[in-house]
Amino acid sequence: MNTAEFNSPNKPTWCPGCGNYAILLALKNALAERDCNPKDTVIVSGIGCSGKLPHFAKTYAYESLHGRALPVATGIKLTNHTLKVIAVGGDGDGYGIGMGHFIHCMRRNIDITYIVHNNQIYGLTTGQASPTSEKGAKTKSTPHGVIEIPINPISLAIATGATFVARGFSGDLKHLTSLFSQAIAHKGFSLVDVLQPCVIFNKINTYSFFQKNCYKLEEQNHNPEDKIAAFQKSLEWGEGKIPIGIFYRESRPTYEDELPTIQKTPLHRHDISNVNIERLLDEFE
Ligand SMILES: Cc1ncc(C[n+]2csc(CCOP(=O)(O)OP(=O)(O)O)c2C)c(N)n1
Ligand code: SF4
Repeated sequence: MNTAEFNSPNKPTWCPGCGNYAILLALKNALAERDCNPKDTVIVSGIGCSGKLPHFAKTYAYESLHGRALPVATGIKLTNHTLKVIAVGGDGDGYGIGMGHFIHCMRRNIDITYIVHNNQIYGLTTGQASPTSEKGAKTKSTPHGVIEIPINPISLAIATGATFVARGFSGDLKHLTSLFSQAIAHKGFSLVDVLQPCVIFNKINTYSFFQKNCYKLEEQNHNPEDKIAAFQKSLEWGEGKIPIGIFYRESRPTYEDELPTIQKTPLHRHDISNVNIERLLDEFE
């Protein structure tokens, strides 16, 4: 496949310079690299600027509800586990309202790739604080600065059972494509948290901020099979100390592997012509 085969006739409506453009291109590149057929691929989103992404790629698509990308993606995966299922959304979507789903998907190790457009702000609703906004950040909803400490999605994912945990940066397309490609190839739940500058509402976490402070884990001989080292790396954040790359990777049976009802046939192909539900319905009379 080539990237152009994933082009949609819908043109992105994001602000010029938004980090979402690179995420879209990297995802199309990675799907092409992994030979994913558009007809066997589904991209599911929540609501937000990030939530528009499925409109802009030629695959099956579902823009769901705010915070609900993962339960919808889970439903699709369990109905037809032969599909490649990608979920996308913002940091508000996944780490705020959708947090419960995020945690349970990881401990299930369902084979979904989850890409979080982490711009550390609510973009679509015009600049309120999100769960990853930095302490002290002045936003529309926190004029005196954010009081809480931010969620650390990488530590959380490692602790909760995700089997592929990575962080990318929208300003490095080649590296981001490689992370998406490896996440898509991984069997099990893969998280790629993407540092995605929102050029309109976040004046702290800008392209130049990340260009100055990010470094690549693979250039420091980090071993992603080492859970303790991964956890230690996940705690780094600051001047010259923002790691990007694969923090953690392990091989563990997926939820689908252990679900007896779909071992022989995907759920949507089960023959239900001889199923009699009369007895069940009688119980509700
Ligand atoms: C149940 C529900 N609550 C709130 C909203 C309003 N809302 C829409 S998008 C959004 C947050 C957007 O921020 P984020 O998820 O980080 O995505 P971004 O726009 O930054 O990509 C909110 C609060 C909604 N659509 N539905
Ligand atoms: S508001 Fe921010 S996140 Fe939304 S499209 Fe514009 S730059 Fe991107």
